[in-house]
Amino acid sequence: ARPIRLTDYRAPAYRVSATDLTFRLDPTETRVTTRLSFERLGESPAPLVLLGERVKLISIKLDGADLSPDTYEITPETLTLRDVPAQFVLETEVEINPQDNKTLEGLYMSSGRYCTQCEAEGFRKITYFPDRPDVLSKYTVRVEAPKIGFPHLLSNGNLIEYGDLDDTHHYAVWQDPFNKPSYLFALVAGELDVLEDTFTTSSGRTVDLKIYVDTGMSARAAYAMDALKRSMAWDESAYGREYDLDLFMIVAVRDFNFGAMENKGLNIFNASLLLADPTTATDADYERIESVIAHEYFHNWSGNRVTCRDWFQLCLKEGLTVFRDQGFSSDQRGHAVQRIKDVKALRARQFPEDAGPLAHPVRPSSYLKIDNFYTATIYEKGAEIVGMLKTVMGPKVYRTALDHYFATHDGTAATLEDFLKSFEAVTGNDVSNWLNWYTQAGTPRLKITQTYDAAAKSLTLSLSQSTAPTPSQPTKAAVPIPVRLGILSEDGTPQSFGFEGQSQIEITYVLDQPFAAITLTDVAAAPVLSALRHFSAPVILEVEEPQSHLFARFKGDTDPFNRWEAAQKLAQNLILTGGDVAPYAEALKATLLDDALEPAFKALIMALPTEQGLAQEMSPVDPAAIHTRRKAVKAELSRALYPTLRDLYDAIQPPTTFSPDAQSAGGRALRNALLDLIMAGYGTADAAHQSELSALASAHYARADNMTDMIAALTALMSVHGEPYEAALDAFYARFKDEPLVIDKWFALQAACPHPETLARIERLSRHPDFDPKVPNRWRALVQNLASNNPAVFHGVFASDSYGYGFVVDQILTVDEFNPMTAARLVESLSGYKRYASPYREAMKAALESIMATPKLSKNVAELTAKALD
Ligand code: B3K
Ligand code: ZN
Repeated sequence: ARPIRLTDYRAPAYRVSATDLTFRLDPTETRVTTRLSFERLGESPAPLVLLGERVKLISIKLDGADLSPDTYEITPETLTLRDVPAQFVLETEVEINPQDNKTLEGLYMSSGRYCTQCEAEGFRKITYFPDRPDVLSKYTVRVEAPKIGFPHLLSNGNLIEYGDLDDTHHYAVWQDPFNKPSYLFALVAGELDVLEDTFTTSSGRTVDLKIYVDTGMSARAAYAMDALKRSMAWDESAYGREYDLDLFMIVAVRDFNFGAMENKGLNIFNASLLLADPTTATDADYERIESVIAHEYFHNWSGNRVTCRDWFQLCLKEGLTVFRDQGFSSDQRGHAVQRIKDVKALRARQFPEDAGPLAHPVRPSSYLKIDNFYTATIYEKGAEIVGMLKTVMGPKVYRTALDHYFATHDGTAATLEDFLKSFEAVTGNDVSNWLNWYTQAGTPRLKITQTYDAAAKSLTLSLSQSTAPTPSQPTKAAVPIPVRLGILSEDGTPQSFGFEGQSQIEITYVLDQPFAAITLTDVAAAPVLSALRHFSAPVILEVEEPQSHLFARFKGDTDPFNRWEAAQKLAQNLILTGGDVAPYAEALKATLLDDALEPAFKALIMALPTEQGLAQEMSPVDPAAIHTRRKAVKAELSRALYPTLRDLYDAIQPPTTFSPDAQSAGGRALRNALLDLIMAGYGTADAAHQSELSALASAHYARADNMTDMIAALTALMSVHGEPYEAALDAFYARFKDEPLVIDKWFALQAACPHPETLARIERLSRHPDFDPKVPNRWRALVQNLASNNPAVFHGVFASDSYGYGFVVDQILTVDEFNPMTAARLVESLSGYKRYASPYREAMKAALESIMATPKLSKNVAELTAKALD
């Protein structure tokens, strides 16, 4: 297959002034009639090329006259008309089969309902169309279906007409007044319950809000509704963005390839990111629901009103929208805690991507399947770039630039250059060097060396940046790196200093050259540097400093991010290079006893770096050593702190009524983190203490009145294993067997258990009657959790001949036969093989080769596997 390249971009030859669609819904023979008004954009005649896949052409008319087959050409992916006038109406009728569509892209069926997913290139599975984001048009959609089973017929925009066709069938007509690209089209039909509310916009308009869910489930949409209203209010106050239609709808579906989709006026959500109540959803679920509701809603401006010219510009909408949803979550839940969580996610998913064979720029230059580029790099690194621009420009300029961007490009399909130009327009400064962040792959390393001159009371910092080569990018240019920094004294107290003639407590220095040196003056005593505060840039920081400086920041950095970061670094050193646990335990104890700190922050600081995170710091990676050493340090810490941990745990009385708010969630997070660290001592405890710990975990389970505490208890019981663990799992299954979203957790939990018998258990679970690889949520619960969240079992550290790789490969190949997009996402788990020690490296490589050797691979899986092996 030939790659699509950014440099090959050509503007469309025709614009579509109106799109009229009629759907006659039928499970296996849906008829779609499409009437498109075309106008040629260029001077000279050009062929009309429409895209269509798996659609059967029934009829085709140009300006009302049937076309004879010799006037057009059909391939499996296109319909081409060589000779067309400058202006014309094309009418096609096609047949499609939603029930057979297990790609979950285009029009498909989920739980007996019709639903759609069109981004990025799914609309072409519905009808022949110029399916590209820079062709925008106004849609009128008529949906016809049986009344029984399909009382709700939904599409984008406003309902302008509905009624009966006859005794058995009815119809609805929807009109969307805004121009939109085809990827934002949506249709839903079926039996649904609806939760309704309203929102009054800042200009006083009333918007009807409707969330459609499985029958009987509308109470579980209440939290999503609340999050939606908060999102709408936040976008008005933080960005001046008001909603633009009189109706906003969300539909939850069970079968969905990813999280959610921002279709204009009709968002479609994976049910797992919408439905919540205390007995079925964890605090982490509530938090995700809040942020995804916000994310999809915010797309109404950053994505829908201003869309992308082509898919290479994907991060124009995704990076910006992630940055916007992070800002929202941060305002809702606390800036420090949110930043730490966002950076953890960035490092867990984006850093490894940027360091391996799948590394690609935030704006890639070529692809085979765009589905493969909905990556952490495009989303999370893309968001970091927007965040850095805001840090450097300041919040006022940032807001003015964004206003300028929305005003200038409203109703159009824009590029990253357009976005950057908005900053130039409002500042008058050249910001073209920021483009390097978009076009260059790889995580920059920022190295800082420090020289303190006691006599002159000055601290000189030498800063340098470098980025290692990545596939097809051997050399790298410098990027602008904002470095927020301050200094502390050795006991952890913040110090002021002079910089450029002024007294400062913190500065943001922008390193935009390969190297620079700066001098801080009036530095009273030998200082402790606190650099890259709030993680002011997505780089790897290297500072040479004694352990005592890390302890100083752990104890007293006023920047909570760097305080957490220092604790993580110290823990990482203990695990990877060894040493005395006592000083770290002391510092952790002081932190836990500090009443000024939030419980949610304490919970975060207690969590040791993950095995996956530690793997990024080791070369070559030895997953067995990482697992063993981490476990040993955790057990030692648990023993050293047991009385403190136990006192703190016992002192927290869980509230009698559940509230999902951030503060209550923080309390639960702390109590559960305490339990987790307490239980880490199980393996090395004597029999008496073991039975005490086992009883503690079982009691935690028995008393849990919400899903967060239940999952924490089950996780705690993993250390005990055996009868108590099995009993709790069985009780859990029996209680929730009719709740698919909870049974997903039951699968996920078992797949993530770091225990020698887990691989056999996972294989058994893959034959469980409730396991269905055609349902992405269920499949990911089992397979993705093994591949991404259980390194010990995935890499077979308990028995070197039983890697999890083979199981994952079989699963990728099974799912690739019907859902390539979802299958391909798992290839990444094997892609880092070159960084691993023998024998893992060879075994992972062999696993990738066995994928590559399989006949009839999808483009999706083939593209990623070939890159991983390259
Ligand atoms: N824009 C969608 C993602 C579509 C993924 C297509 N493979 C959801 C989001 O980012 O908001
Ligand atoms: Zn998005």
